[in-house]
Amino acid sequence: MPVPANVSFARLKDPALRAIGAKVASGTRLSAADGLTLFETPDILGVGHLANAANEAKHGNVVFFAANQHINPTNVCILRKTCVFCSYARLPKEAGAYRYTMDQVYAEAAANPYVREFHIVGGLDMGAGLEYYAEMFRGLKQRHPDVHIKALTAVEIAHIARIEKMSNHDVLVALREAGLDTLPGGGAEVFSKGVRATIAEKKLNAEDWIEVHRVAHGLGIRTNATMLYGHVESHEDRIEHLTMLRDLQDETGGFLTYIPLADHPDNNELGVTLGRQGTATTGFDDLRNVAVGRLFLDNFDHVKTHWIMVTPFLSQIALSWGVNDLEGTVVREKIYHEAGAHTAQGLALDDLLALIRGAGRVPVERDSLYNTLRTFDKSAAEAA
Ligand code: V47
Ligand code: SF4
Repeated sequence: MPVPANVSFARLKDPALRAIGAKVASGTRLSAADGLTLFETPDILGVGHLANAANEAKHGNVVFFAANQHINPTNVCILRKTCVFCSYARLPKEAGAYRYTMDQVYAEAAANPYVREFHIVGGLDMGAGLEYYAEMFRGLKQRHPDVHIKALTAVEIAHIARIEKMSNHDVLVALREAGLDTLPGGGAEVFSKGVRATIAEKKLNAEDWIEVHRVAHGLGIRTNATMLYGHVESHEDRIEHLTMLRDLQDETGGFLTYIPLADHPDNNELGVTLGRQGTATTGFDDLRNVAVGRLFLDNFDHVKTHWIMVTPFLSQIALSWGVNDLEGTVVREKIYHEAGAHTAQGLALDDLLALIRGAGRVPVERDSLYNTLRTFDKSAAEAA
């Protein structure tokens, strides 16, 4: 729920932001029209100030991070031809197609000594059904009993349900028994029918994506939410998307965090069609998206920046624009690197701490459910 925030009206140069500032100061929910104003005002610093005030009202000076490892077990995907923004997927016989054996998954999982979360997502592979993932999760929990498994987007859950002729509910129950802890927020893209028809024609539709998360929340499985921005969507589409997320959160309270995902246009059909190869979203748009997420999604506790997509430096600035979570040490990211991300594939703990401290914040290592594991305040750092 909205929390009253410490707003300085002198910092709002656009008069259109004053009424929104009054709502943020009193902890009043923003309307769709307010959301559009935030996307369209030229007063980008005013938007940042409001988002920072709302974030500090909830989290003070703390910034969370997590030690996580990405594992992408298969890039084979039946939607390879129709998700035109995706650079990662392959058809089964296409060059570069792969599906890990269990031993390959376990070897990759064992490669990094300090991991607290496996983030596992991949393509919609007809050869990777319920037993493939159930065996994987059981094996991972056996080898790493303390590591949290955040795996399979709503789109993948629905795919498994379809090929196994099961309900989403039963798939989630079976996977939870095998070791699944939470679901990541991918596959949401942009919910609007028009945008989906253009960039992800055959993907699970908005209502069904929401339904998988509703069922998960009903089972006590927490989930994340994303929005892929910076391609063909309008500001109205973004607000419609955020409104659907906010409505489900009002209903269930099951979302943990919101992560806006910046479109990467390299090596995919959408980037070629739009003539955007070699470019990415602008820094202004990246900052505006985290800020509007923080302000509009008043019932989400956490807003995360994915430094892999927007660079560590912009993520550091985002810590003053409403973000309270810098996605973790992230080992071996593949999906965005195939799409042109030039960032490293992992960040060392010291680099992450330096980024957070450099922004004047206190780094806190969290677990996957946002419980504090270690606080790196100055004295703790000196003692270490
Ligand atoms: O759904 C795919 C996106 C998502 C591209 O829950 C692309 O903690 C940009 O959801 N350019 C999967 N984006 C990743 C994801 C995620 C990431 C970090 C943290 C969490 C979390 C979830 O990646 C897909 C799609 O929206 N994606 N291709 C691309 N070319
Ligand atoms: Fe497949 Fe996901 Fe890529 Fe779409 S975005 S083609 S569902 S891997």
